[in-house]
Amino acid sequence: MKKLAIILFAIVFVACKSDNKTTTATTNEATINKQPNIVIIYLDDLGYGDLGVYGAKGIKTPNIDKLANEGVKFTNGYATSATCTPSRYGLLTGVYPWRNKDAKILPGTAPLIIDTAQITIPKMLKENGYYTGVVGKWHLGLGTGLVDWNKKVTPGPNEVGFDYSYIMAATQDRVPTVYIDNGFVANLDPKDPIKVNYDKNFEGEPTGKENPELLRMKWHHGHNSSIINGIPRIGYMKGGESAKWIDEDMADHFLVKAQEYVEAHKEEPFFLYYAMQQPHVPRTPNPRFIGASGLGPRGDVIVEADWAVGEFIKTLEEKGILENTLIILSSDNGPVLNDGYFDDAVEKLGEHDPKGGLRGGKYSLLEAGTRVPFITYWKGKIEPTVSDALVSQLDVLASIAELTNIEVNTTDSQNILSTLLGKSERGRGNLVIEATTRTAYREGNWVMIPPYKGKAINELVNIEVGNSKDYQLYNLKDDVSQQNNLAKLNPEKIKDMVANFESIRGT
Ligand code: NG6
Ligand code: CA
Repeated sequence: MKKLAIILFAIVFVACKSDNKTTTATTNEATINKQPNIVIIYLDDLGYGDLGVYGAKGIKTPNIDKLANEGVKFTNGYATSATCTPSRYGLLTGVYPWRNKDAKILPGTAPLIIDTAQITIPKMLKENGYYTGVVGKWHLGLGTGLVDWNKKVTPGPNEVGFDYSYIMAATQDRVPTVYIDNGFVANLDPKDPIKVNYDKNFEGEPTGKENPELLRMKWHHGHNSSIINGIPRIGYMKGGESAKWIDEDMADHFLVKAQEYVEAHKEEPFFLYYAMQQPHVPRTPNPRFIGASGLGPRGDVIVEADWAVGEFIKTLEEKGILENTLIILSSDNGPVLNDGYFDDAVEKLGEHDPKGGLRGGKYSLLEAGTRVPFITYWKGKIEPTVSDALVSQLDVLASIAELTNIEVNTTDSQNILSTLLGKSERGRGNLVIEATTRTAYREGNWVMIPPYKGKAINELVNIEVGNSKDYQLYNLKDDVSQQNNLAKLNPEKIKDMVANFESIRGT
């Protein structure tokens, strides 16, 4: 049976090869058998210092620490942006997000921002014999305009390369607060249709702003529209009662979907993008994890995420496929404490530094915005290593292509496979850093931030976002926390870096 399937695969590959312009497969029976599974575990707003192995205090993350201690722990690993949507765009497409003007934080009703003709990690793998799936947070838009949530929601993940998708549309704090199973809202009762609007409330529906008495979590800024499960959200939603998720069950729910996916596809090479929601707001640990960290809900959901990672790894082990699975774990952007709800993240922080000694945070061009935990693990294949090489999530696409023998043309994504596997210290030479559509430039150990108008601190979230009327230049080797602006002392360096930056970025 298996043999037959393999032969069928091979025939399909050969057929696909002729009309496939972007990728060319060199596949035969032997390589199909050998192809490793690839899993990307992606956390949401997890900071550089939020894991035990990266120095967290008061939050224990033994399962993720194990991956880092037995794999490669990168100290210079970057997300492609300091917020979610652009970051995920860069990861999945291998294209710098600032090249796409729509790659910014999206409302739950935004159209899909990945071109369905574009190459993506799942599309490239699917065309080469992999089964591909996404479980968790999407936030890359859905549909082409006005979405009717009561019909098939398309195009979405299934149109950009995923065979299987089980997602939340945007974020845990945005409507619609439902799961979408291969394009269809899960558990929807057709007699109770869903309506979503980001501009206007539905008549008679309570809101966080007008009905504080109905809230079990209070909003600090934004997050005062529809109330779902006692939590005020961004955007208005009506109906779809039976489809609404239970916030405290979300981690368990996505874990089960990820485990079922592995079980169903353990016989074939598979790709899974497991996009967890923690520790993004609203932080709603399952009751089992309340108090698990001593840091309040933000710490508790990180412990919860770590537990889920441990359970997921156990599943791979039980199915006997851990040794044939490359796992990449990272975060979409840096940390934020108060991102719009009062949830004790600031008050209970104690000694913990989510930034891990870096400056800035989510939304910031300074290091903590995009430098994130970045771990690769492959049992029996990767030697325990700490790597200081400069690596970006942008490079995952070209590196996976190399691993799986797929030819792909990329401009931004670089093949750094040997570095990701801990066999080389050679990283990227340079990197354009992005935060809320502004860009900066790293080259070697130097980082240059051009002048930007706007406040230096986003006071709502209390984060230094990197704006200054002057050029900023830091040498990260001696000054990882970006305390000494060397721009005035090094006008030539600035000139060089601006020229190189502009040659990539365009003027
Ligand atoms: C911001 C939200 C913030 C968070 C962020 C997206 C307000 C005031 N703030 O607009 O809470 O949802 O968008 O986060 O609404 S991300 O990690 O998905 O990029
Ligand atoms: Ca995020």
